[in-house]
Amino acid sequence: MTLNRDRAVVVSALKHAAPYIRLFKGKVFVLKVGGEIFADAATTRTIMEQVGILYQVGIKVVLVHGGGPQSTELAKALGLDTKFIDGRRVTDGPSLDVATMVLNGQINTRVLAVCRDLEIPAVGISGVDAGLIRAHRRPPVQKAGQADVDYGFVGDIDTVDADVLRKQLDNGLMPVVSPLSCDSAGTVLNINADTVAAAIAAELKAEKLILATGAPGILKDRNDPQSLISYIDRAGLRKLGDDGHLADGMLPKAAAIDAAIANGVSRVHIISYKMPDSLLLEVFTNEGTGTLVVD
Ligand code: X2W
Repeated sequence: MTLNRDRAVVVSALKHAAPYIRLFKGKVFVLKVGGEIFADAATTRTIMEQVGILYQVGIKVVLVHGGGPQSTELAKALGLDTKFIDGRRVTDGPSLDVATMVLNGQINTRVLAVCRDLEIPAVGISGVDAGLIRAHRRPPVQKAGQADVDYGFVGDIDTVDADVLRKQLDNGLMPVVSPLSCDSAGTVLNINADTVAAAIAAELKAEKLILATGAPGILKDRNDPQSLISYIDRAGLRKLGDDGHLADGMLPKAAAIDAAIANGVSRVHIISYKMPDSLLLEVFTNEGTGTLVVD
């Protein structure tokens, strides 16, 4: 009896998902997964299992990963100071080495290894590879009444070569992108992973950009997790920023969302990995769990 009911549930779930599978098969989704999600093997696996299902139903997934908390942790272990300004890491020479070890080394490899176990044919790549991301060093920023802010080896994106990723996607591979990038003279530059994901989504004309993070989504009151905004447009998001409701890591995220939408990505989702199955719920049901941002 129970067995029959379980079987009915499985079949009914598949039937409910079928229209979404039809809609999204062959479409490109750019998924950014924040570093904190890779903090332990269990949460890593939980998100990657969901990614595997997207891949298996024929969605062309580009996964961009972060690694901010791990870089901070390694810097600390090495006795280096960490400084963020408006959500971006001030990256001096030693911090750039740390970012390289963590992003291109530890996190990228860890994600690929889990993909191996889940039988997702993933390939690791960073913005440095094959001119995927061409960037320039961010010039010192002037702030009224303060000393100039020099971000060090932080890059601002000039171009994304979408063909580098398209070739992989068209061959059934899933690119796993580390956000490190490079200028034309070969200087490695550190770029916020949300910023990179948004630029890639725009260039690939992705169906969706999904940002998986630890926050439930965009909050009206950043100190109150209950104040989740389920649906907001670009103008509304800008107003939240102008009114001072966004801070820290949400600042580059909001700027990235704004840029992605301005460049033709019609739906940007912010979801929390802490909500079970949030990625699948966001993609295969009508009611998402986080914030949907539209034009
Ligand atoms: C980021 C890149 C990694 C990142 C950093 O070094 O932390 C800058 O801030 P999460 O885990 O998504 O925060 N780069 C310039 O964005 O990781």
